[in-house]
Amino acid sequence: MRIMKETIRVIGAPMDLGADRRGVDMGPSAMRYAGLADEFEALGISCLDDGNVLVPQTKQRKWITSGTTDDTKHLPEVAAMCERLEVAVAEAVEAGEFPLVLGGDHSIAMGTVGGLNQYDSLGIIWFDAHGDFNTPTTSPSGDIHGMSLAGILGEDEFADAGWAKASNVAAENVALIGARSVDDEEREALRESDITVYTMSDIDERGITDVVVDAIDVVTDGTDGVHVSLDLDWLDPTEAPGVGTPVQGGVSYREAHAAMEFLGRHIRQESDFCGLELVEVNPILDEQNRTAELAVELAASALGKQTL
Ligand SMILES: [Mn+2]
Repeated sequence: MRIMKETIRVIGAPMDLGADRRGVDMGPSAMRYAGLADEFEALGISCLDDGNVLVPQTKQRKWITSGTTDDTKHLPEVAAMCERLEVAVAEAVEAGEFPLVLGGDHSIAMGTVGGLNQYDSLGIIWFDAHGDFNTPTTSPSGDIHGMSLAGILGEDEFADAGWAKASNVAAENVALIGARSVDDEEREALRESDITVYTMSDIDERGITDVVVDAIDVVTDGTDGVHVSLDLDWLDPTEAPGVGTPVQGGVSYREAHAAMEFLGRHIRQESDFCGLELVEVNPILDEQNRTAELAVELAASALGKQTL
């Protein structure tokens, strides 16, 4: 049983260049405004907030788009930002703190995971409506937030480009939970990969707890650390309307809390729960900041909040 780290390091990653729609760059502000630090202090966990990693603003983009292509929009900016995030996350880990990264679109996961490179073997639970497993060739949009899991696992095209791959992550230690919107070629690639995918149908049939139990086995098998990447579009839009790319048919409020509470308690019995990121909160599409509030609540559930 590993001891929970006593200090959380909050790192904002206000990135929206990996997405088609503007707005998720305001996610870190919205989650801070929703009382993130107070929520953790109430749990007896001290919460250091280092502010945000530098991200070019949308309005600046006309001056910074050299190197972008239709297949990989804003790749140079996304890659540079991920390098900065990697440094911030690695500093937190070295200081013995728990990095909590606030997105931003899901492209930032490549930076977060890169910063967890002190772990020899890292498992990842990826909660998402989407596969995020496109490559520059298969992506219908060229938006990098739909390619970040493929980037982390070093799918061939990314490996050839020499960026993003995390050498300490094996596909067999990755669990994708909640998928319900996957592109055709992406589906083939996921089927051929060693990633364990739990679709919404699996959750319907087996129940969320059973799925999470299984996923914990996948991500802790031979690993010395587990990272949880939580895309808020995993939830149904009736619960989480303020997300970058909403898709009907997601998990309920109760299922989401059950999953977070369960994994928070049980990952630590098998491995080191070493990182959490909350991505794709879009305040422009939100209602009275409720999606950001939900993100904060779910993070607290994952990191130890219990009713009794
Ligand atoms: Mn995603």
